[in-house]
Amino acid sequence: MRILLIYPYASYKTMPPSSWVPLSLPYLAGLLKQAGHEVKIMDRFAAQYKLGGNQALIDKAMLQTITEFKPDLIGINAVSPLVYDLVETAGLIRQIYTGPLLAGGHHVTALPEATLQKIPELDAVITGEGEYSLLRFVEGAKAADIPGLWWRDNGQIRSNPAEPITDLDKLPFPDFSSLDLSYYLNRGLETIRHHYVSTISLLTSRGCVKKCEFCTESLTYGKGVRFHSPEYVVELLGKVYRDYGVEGIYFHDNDFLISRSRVEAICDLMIKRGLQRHLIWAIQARADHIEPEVVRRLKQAGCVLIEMGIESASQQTLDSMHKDSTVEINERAIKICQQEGMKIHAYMLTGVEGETISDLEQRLAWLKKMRVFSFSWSPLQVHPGTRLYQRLRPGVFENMPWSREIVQDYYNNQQLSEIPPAERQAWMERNYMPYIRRRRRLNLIRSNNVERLWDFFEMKINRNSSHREFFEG
Ligand code: B12
Ligand code: SF4
Repeated sequence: MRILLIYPYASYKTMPPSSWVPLSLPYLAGLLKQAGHEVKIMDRFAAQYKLGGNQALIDKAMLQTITEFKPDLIGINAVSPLVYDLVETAGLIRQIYTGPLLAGGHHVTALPEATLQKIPELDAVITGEGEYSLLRFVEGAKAADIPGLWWRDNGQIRSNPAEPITDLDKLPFPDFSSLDLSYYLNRGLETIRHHYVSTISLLTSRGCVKKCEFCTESLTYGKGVRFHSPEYVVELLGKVYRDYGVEGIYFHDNDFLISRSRVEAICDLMIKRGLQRHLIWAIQARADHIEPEVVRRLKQAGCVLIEMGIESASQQTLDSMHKDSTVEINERAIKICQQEGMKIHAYMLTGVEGETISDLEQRLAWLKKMRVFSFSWSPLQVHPGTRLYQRLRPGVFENMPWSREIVQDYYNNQQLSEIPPAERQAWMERNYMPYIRRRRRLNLIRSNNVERLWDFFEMKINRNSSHREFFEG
């Protein structure tokens, strides 16, 4: 069978030269290809790098792919802030294609029934991890035998519970060759923060043991964590290094350090194969798993950066979001990393309930006091399916139209903090931006050799002119 998988389009006015490689569709493609099917991925997000921010051109390229590839089945990935793109894409596809049309991903997992009710063009949706369910669908299994499937049956919607994949090592490697990697393999500063390198992202585990109120992870992956073996991980690392010549790896695991013995085994195997001589890497980890010996081992194996979900410098805020951590634990973890010469990236959440200007001041003062290498302030988003959504916005998404304007309005007007938007903007311009700009300049110099710096400045000069052509042409 020929299967076309599609990523949604998100418009980025100032698109970075590169970004994290998405893994969902390459994983689906890996298993389908292993079973003998032909698979293509149309990445509407990355396509804008070549086609500019012009959505009409991206839609045209997608329809042309369908006409030429003649898929027997189409599957679309959906995230909540872009669900209007799923609605529009499904409508466009149905103008030229009559075969099975499915969707999967975080949004679908959160609201499967509403997705089928609001998007009549879809035949079915698959919740949770999609690999085996999609394969069974493709191979013609009975609907009732496909885990996570929600389908239409004589005007009724029927469903089966999703089943997390228990033995992750049975999954073939993600098939990156189905993606157009020309965008993702560029050198960029985002993935391994401030290191101007070409990277690929990998996942060595799925799930999380915590239950932060705002997070969608346990919705898609169920309770607890499942692991790939160290041998699988290092084999995959070697393969992406050989196949794509990347300079770095970004591990997407929610907490890479959750099993210490496994981390040590991965590091030992990497060192045994000499991979630390060719690759630098970054991980995400919970602060309570940071210990000096572990950080030392990571460093020996090439890890240069640990990202932590610090979220806030206020204990009250951490407790209110059920973060199950303390300011003290965060400070201890940062100090250990600094003593061991490991860089830290702190994810901070902003726009939280009851937030005032003095909270912003406290947070910035804390980051300065801790001398955190790098940090980001992301606005809290209330995604459907999370416990935060159940508490603050129950039923809102289910009851609203999923048009571009209304979905964007939902995400743009989530005012939970006490700070009026104009006041926040003025504060950010005055206090945050000058500090982060200074840090970025310093970090760029500290994290790159002369060759990479030269390449970075050359890209800046060339891209500035081509960038204008992209977005104004
Ligand atoms: C890498 C990443 C990115 C990258 C790559 C984006 C891309 N094109 O995929 C970048 C940085 C560009 C990005 C951007 C955005 N992202 Co993002 N991203 C991630 C991240 C960290 C990892 C994704 C990944 O590779 N996961 C690993 C794979 C194996 O898991 P998976 O994606 O869940 O896929 C499995 C199932 O969901 C299912 N499945 C998925 N798709 C499909 C399709 C079909 C047909 C089927 C059957 C099954 C299926 O099967 C897969 C395999 O088991 C996740 C967090 C996370 N841990 O997942 C956030 C996440 C997916 N992103 C999110 C968001 C909101 C965005 C943005 C909208 C950000 C924004 N506000 O502007 C944009 C959208 C861009 C886009 N076009 O998708 C949210 C989605 C939340 C939600 N409820 O919808 C997440 C969950 C983060 C979060 N908790 O907030 N993102
Ligand atoms: S925010 Fe991080 S620690 Fe909290 S539940 Fe989500 S993945 Fe787990």
